Amino acid sequence: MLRYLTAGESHGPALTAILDGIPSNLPVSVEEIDHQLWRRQQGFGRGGRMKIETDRVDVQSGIRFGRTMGTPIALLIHNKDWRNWSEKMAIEGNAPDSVVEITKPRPGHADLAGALKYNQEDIRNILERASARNTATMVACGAVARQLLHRFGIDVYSHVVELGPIKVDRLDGTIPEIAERAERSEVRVADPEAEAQIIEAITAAKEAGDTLGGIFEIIVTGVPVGLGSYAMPDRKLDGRLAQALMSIQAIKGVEIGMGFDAARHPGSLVHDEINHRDDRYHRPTNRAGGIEGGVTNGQPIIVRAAMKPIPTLYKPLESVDMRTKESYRATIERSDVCAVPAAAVVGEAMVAWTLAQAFLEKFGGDSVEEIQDNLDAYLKRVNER
Ligand code: EPS
Repeated sequence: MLRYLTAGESHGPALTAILDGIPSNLPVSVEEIDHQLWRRQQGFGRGGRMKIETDRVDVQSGIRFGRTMGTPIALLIHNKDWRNWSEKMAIEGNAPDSVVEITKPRPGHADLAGALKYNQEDIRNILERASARNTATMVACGAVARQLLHRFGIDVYSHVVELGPIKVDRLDGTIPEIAERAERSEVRVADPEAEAQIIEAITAAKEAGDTLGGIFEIIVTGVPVGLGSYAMPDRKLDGRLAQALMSIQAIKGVEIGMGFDAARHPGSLVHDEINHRDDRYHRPTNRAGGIEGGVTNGQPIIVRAAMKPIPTLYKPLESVDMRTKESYRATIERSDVCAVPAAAVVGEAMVAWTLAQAFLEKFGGDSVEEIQDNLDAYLKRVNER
């Protein structure tokens, strides 16, 4: 069983992740984990905090001489901003005078529901953990999962397909080519024309004190047929991917393959026909996005997630002070205008993690060699059918 736990506050000393169930003898590059952390911090539209942080992983256990030992992997990501918050976020003692309690919940955040649920007077005790800062640990976990998947020929890519009012509707090239162009774009957009319009839209939103959301697409190649199962609802891979993506802050919708658009077309234009050529099953289309009946069908997985605009606005929205019950219009000091390109990187990580789980359920072994044997035997059987 592959699982992880994360801990850490946005302005606390560090974020922590513990990964359990990664097999032994997997080469893991720390530089590659750092590269994924770096990718998450990029994107036109990020705010002042990203100028403070340069996320790096501090590996505490589980890896020796560049290889996993099959033991839990503990990862730390230090918050550089902690040095500005050590008093206000002190672990021990009473709150110093410098602490001003936050009593004004921001619409669209976990603030109000969290303060009521956990019976907290100071909303800081909610927002510190609800913060999207924690997505750094999700990316770190995903960075290990994607190294496992890559070892077995499975790769995860992403690109932004909509941002605010702009849609990317012209895309030529193979999956790696599209991904490569998106990688070079500061908004993760593979089409230069749409990219320019998107940068303009983010700039305009910033000037208006507003924020923008968008839609990113994750593509996974090299996936063998048969991950997930139709046999029990909680084993369906599409459902598990949707849960994983919706666990990312601000994600409000997930679709697989044609997704919502499938509902707008007749069945003849939705399902992928099957033929048999060169000793292989073949699909001329991939409208299902690589999953049928909750099971991978051997086609690339295509899944999209919609991110709402960040709710911390320079343009204030109405709310109520929880202490006085008086209405107010909040102003804020620091926020991102748009984090869709970064969310796509987090999306890759969550998809990688979920696939690594499904992969290990199917081919599980304690070492990568044992897993390879299981995979080879299975593929041999499948290719003979
Ligand atoms: C966030 C608020 C901002 C973002 C933060 C998420 O942080 P701060 O309040 O310190 O300015 O920058 O994102 C990150 C720190 C990050 O690493 O992505 C929030 O309220 O969710």
